[in-house]
Amino acid sequence: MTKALVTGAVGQIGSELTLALRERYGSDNVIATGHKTEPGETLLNSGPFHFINCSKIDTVAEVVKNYKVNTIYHLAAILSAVAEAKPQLAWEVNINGLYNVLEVAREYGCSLFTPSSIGAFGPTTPLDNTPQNTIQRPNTMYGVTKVAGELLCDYYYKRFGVDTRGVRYPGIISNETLPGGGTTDYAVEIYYEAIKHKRYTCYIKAGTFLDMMYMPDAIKAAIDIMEVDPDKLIHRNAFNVTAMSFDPEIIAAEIKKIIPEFTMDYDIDSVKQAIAESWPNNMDDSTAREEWGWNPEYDLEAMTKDMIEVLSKKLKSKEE
Ligand code: AKB
Repeated sequence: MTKALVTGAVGQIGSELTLALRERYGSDNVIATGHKTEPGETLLNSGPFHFINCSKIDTVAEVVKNYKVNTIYHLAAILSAVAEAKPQLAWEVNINGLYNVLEVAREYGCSLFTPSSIGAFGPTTPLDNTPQNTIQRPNTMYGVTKVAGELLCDYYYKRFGVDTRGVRYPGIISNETLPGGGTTDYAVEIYYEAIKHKRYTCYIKAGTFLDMMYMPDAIKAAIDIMEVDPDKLIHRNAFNVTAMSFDPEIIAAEIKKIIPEFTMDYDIDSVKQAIAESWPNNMDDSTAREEWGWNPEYDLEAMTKDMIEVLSKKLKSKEE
């Protein structure tokens, strides 16, 4: 029986992953944890919730021990733009936090899902059809922590037999919890602004392509890789996974098909632009497809239709 702990459960991916896991394994079998942000009512009322601090190993170990957790989804992390503004904090959370969670997983025999990111690549990586195994020399603190995290997870598997698994997520687009401080956040903001104000000022230049994925596929990736027979996995951590690749002009054109009055202009954020330019235009995710059957459901058209439908209802009911 799966007894799961989710760190970062109040965040963009964690909040939706926790609910999906509760649906699958039972509410009491999925323990949501956060650091400081108060959880929303849905999260709080649907199962156990605890505040922990991944930088303090005892707070993680206590929950794992008390609930007899056997699977950890470690989502607590600082995203790329915030990591550039606060590199010391990014190291503390993304590396020391991960190290503590790995140690707890080792001691209590837990499987561990850790997301890496397109941020683990850098300007010298081949940016088109980026291979699974390639040059990884990122020039951001986020990237440094993501590469080190991938290597640490591989090390704990090889050295201690900890069942570590993970994917390299692209930008994740969702309509529940907003992302906090990433480079790809524009692809979420654009939908909110298109519905609310029919216009958006984009901080990423036209022509900058990035990999993206709709939240249901991001959740599916996490669950599928954790449920697959581990004997099938050759690469355990850091699988390239993607669902679509677009630049701001392409997503804007897709939104315009449903909201014809929508317009977009640009005010470039030089830090985020430099980060975006150092990341893949599109990744090759064939290794994930071959080893554990990765197959996303949403393309840009299907995602845009769903985002606009769901968000329009939500924003309307908030106004009423
Ligand atoms: C970010 O933009 O920092 C994240 C990511 C791609 O890892 N969304």
